[in-house]
Amino acid sequence: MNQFARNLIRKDSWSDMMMGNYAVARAMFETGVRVATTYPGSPVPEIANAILTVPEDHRDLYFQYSTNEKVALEVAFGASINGHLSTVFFKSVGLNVAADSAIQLGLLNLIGGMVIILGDDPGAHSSQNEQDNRHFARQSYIPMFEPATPTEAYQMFKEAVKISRKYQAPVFMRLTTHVCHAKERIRFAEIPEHPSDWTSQFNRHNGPYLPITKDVFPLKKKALGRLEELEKYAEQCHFNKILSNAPTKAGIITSSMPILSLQENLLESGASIDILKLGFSYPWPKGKVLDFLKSHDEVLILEELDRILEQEIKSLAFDENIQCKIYVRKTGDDLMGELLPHRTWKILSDFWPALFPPKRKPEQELIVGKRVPQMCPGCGHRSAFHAIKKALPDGTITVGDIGCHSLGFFKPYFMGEALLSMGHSNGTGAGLSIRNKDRKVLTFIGDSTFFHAGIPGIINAIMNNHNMTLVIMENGTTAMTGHQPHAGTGEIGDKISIQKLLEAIGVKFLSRVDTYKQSELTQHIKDAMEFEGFAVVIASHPCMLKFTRIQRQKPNYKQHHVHIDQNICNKTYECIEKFGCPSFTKHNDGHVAINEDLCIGDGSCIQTCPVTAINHANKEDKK
Ligand SMILES: Cc1ncc(C[n+]2csc(CCOP(=O)(O)OP(=O)(O)O)c2C)c(N)n1
Repeated sequence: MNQFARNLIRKDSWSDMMMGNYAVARAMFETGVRVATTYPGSPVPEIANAILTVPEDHRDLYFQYSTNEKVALEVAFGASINGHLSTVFFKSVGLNVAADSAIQLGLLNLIGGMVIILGDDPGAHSSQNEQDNRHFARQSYIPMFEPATPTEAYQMFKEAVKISRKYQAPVFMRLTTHVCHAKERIRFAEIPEHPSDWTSQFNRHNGPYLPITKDVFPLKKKALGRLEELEKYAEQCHFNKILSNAPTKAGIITSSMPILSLQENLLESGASIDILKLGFSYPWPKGKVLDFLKSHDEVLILEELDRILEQEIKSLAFDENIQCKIYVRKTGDDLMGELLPHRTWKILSDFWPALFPPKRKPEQELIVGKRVPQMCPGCGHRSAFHAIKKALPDGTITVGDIGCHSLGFFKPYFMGEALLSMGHSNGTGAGLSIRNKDRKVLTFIGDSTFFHAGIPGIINAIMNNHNMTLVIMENGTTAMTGHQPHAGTGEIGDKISIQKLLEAIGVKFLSRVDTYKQSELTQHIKDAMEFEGFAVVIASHPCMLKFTRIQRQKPNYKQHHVHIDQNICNKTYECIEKFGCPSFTKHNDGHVAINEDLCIGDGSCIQTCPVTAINHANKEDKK
């Protein structure tokens, strides 16, 4: 066990610099969480990494990577109604997958307690949208904490556990990207003794656990009643606090990360403005907010993303006939992206220009060269795209899915032209193929996504005999989120073979090829596309990032690379313009060189050079 893991479970109080996600893992050990589940997704995957640094025999916390977020949530639910404190965590869009079950949770009696951690992503740093999951708290009657800092993430998780256990109800903790990844010195408390009691306490009389017909209204009534009680808790909750730098008639109500931008701006301008910060943000404290409105002449509501607090607080002010002027963000642009300091300044300046004079430019503008997101050197997906492109008849429509292969959409491959969500590819592809005699349809899916949400679309394609070709980009891991295992990797339980599964459900055209064998793959795709009906090609090659990381751990590891023979190279630039490995650099005089820091010497590029100018730098590497 390394030092980090030892710290995570040490019993005494200590302090250290800690990332938000890791601090949440410590909070799990302090509160005695028994079952934690997840499906990986940014910005929260490091919570799992932290838990897993502690070997199983040193923790009384069962952890599971589930096949998708819905299952992860259901496993945590099952554990909770069996009496065990549970938690589940996933990224923002993960809640869409889990929603069909999550929506019921607020109605049910979770005797063990359950905290649902949402990793929202304002700014869409690593998501296909920046959905604001505060809406879901309202829709599902589930209370919500919103930490603004790593310390708060740690503290609020513990408070969320208390509330969840007290009310036997689910509680959300909504993290955002910066809160997850920022580091802060945190003082951790002691870990109290948690008796290791795994006795099954499920009893249907604790329920009902079937929210149907006659039970729906009483259950809903109970959930609504609980929210009323929690509103009282919100009034005295110390996470809902007034921060004043001087008595003033101007105020700001805010929640989550924007408080940090706000404080930075106040420091810079020297302005005196009161702040009411809502850390327990749903249900929020009406009384506290009313008092704040009444005691100020003008109040700005500063929130990130949608107009949720703005609308709710304005409606309260209307009902209570409040005279205070309420300011809300002026433009639609302010509803997008993170409220970083310079953007917050602009909003403040819209209302208090004398205190926050308009600035022409953000103070610290980041100047970075534009570059297209790229697959890693040696990535099997690159070889696959290069080979598949050669097989496609003109006009073929290609549909991508979520994962590293989504990068095939960019230069130089331009494949995977539509994308909705994990597992969408075969549904969308099916729609594109209906009565489409003119154009072929080819879809892609990664192996983790196959298990996550891909199977129903594939079964649908078989059932309805859709005429299209699916390429499974099998790299033996959940690469994009950090190499987590999935059902097909064999790292957890027995490996489930995608090929056998497809055979069992009746795929009529099914073939498999290593993506490094590019001409073979081209031929497989041609054959598949000639097939009338649903055809599948498994394009397989291990994730080379994972592979090289493992190699690097070995003693005597030597970095390998390829070499370009400048006497042979005739500067057709196939390696750069069609294959597109970032290890190739075109210099001003037109010659192509290898960036030896990037190249891993896999040699998948060698076959792409029409004049065979590329070769292994060291003949031994051919092996
Ligand atoms: C509903 C949902 N959950 C999680 C994610 C995060 N996510 C993005 S890519 C990815 C990995 C997909 O793995 P795989 O299909 O094997 O493709 P690879 O990246 O390995 O090529 C995940 C989990 C997401 N975008 N949406």
